[in-house]
Amino acid sequence: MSVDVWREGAVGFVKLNNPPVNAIGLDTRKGLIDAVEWAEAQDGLSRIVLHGLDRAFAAGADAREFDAPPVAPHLPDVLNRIEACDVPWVAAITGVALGGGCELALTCRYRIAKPGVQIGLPEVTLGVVPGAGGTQRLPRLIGLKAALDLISTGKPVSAERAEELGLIDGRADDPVETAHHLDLGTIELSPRVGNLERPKPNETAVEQARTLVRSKSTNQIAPARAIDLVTLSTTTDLPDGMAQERAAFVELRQGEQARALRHIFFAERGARVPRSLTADPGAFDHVAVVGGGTMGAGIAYAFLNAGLRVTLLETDAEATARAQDNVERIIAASLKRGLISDGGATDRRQRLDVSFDYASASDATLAVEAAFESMDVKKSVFTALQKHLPKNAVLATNTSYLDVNEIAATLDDPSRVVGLHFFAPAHIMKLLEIVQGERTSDRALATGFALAKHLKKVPVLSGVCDGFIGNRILAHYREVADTVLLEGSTPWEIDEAMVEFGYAMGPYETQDLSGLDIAHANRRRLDATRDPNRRYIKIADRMVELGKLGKKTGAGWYRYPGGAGKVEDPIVADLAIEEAHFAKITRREYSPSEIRERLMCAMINEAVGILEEGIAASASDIDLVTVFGYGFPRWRGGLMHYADQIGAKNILATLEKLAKEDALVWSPRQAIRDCAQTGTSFAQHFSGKK
Ligand code: 3H9
Repeated sequence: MSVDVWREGAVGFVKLNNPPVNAIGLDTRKGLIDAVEWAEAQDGLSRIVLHGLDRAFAAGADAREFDAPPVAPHLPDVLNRIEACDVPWVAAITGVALGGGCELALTCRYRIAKPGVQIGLPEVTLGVVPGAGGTQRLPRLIGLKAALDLISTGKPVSAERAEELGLIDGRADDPVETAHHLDLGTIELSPRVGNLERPKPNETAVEQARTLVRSKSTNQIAPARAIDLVTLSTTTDLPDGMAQERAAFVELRQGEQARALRHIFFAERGARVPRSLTADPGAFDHVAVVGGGTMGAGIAYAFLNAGLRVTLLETDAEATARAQDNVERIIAASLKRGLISDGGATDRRQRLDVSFDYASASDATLAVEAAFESMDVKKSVFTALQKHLPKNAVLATNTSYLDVNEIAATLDDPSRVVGLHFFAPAHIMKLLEIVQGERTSDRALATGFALAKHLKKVPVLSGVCDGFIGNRILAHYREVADTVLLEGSTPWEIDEAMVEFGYAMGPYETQDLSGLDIAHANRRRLDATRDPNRRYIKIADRMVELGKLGKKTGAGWYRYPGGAGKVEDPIVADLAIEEAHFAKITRREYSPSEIRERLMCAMINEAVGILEEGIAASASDIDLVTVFGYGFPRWRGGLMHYADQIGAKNILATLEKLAKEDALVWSPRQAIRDCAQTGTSFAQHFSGKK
């Protein structure tokens, strides 16, 4: 049973019991209706103590049900019954109370939460609005402004903040015990929240919420709808408000954005150790990080944040001082943003040792190399790690492109080597590509997955190829962007087209941030092996020759006068025109939708190649990589989820049309033909289930 009921003297208990997180599905809804009927049939009950599991009071409605039509009893009706019950219900919030879980608590007459638990209405993060009274009851309880903040951002608050807001009545280490012995003679139960007066209108707060949503949740439908509904609570009575809320919820939950956000929510949770991987992971309480540049310092800080001991290794005293500074800068920024306390900063410093003596990492059981992207440098680092670290230590490389097998071959035991590809800034970005070399042992792989879990990152397994999953897709995205630039567009038109699609920034602004020299070095690495028949576009090389390396030099694809915001640079547009002239190309205009079509199809075609070759295991792994590592809009569900919205048939038709211009770049992958012919989605075709 997902709901247990019993009584102890004059106190009734209703326990939500649907592990792991008490998602409220049909069984729970029925169980709650039965519980109301049970309570009303009892004699002399003073209260019902409603509680859940330690991990969750209730995580909200069961989102797995959202793909199918709603089935009665519906949650708003269940909650109305609880609110109207003759016996007062007291919510003992033992673990998170989110979405429908929070709405359930709102129908109780008193709310006590365990310190630290998270409470809130995160529905907009799943592309819906609260659908069981949240948009109407919460503003009645805590006022319009606070309700707008919570509901339109979807950000939960701690029990402490919830108490300040008046969302809960008190906190207790054991909320069930406290609710059990609550002296109803002295404590005043709240009136039913649904019967409270409407909140006062507050136009300024509504406008502030709308402005925030426009900038932070651009293109997303649910947050703006949520603001409309919360605002409605100031002018309408509860039944009417709830009817409108329900209609919006049902409409949104079957929409494309909600489907995409659900897909990513569940894909993220499904990203874990592959079932076939049964080896025990190695320990990693002391980690050596080699290279204290931006990437290495970020990785070291991510480890420090997760409570690990870190030895950060550099080449000499000068580089060691720079590495120390790089970590200090991250600590200072974290302090400034209030992410850590002074004590937290001291604790992190105490667990960090920066050195150029590999012997100081001699008891580290995991090493992550984040040195310069040169095979020779990597090989000498791995030789030194082999010499100084224990024989069973797992040795990882953070290389973005280089051959993990070649690096591993330098060692006596290549099975110790695994790729752990972090994304900058490594202490913030959630993606971790775990690269399996030909000889990588199951233990080394399992260590990568265990580490990802410990760091709260999203792990995706990748095979070895140039750029692994993400950077290989990115290379094609950039290649086609450069072609469009050469043939008639500008960096700002291309960027704008991708921002309209939902990226926070387009490919050129992104390159300005990472530095044009990085991609340039990579192109030089590929000179020897590049297909001579493939068109090579020199615009980016000429930019580097001109010293336009990006924001750090004050100019890249854009100019950054005084280090401030970006400004279009006519010199860059002229470079493109000149290169087109040399290549005897007649330039033409590209519409934003043509730009998007080309960039998207290039990425999809390459991603399908990656799946065909078994470099990535499933379409949803590509979705995770693109969303968590490359800024693909989450509300579009990731690259392959988006590809399924367009449909294989349409993608095939576009690729065949473009292949007439350049067959080398655009020839459709076989699996696209197969999916188009059979009507199979990419998600099914590449489900990862063997
Ligand atoms: C809503 O409530 C709408 C209402 O307003 C109106 C209705 C009419 N449904 O994250 P974890 C699963 S919308 C189904 O790894 P954690 C999850 O997939 C909902 N399943 O644990 C995983 O399954 P598996 C609003 C759910 O401790 C397992 O539980 N609520 C749901 O790191 C463990 O999850 C939200 O948006 C769900 N709602 O974090 C809250 N939630 O083991 C969404 C979780 O098979 N949930 N699962 O892979 C969360 O934020 C986190 O899961 C939570 C636990 C903080 C609760």
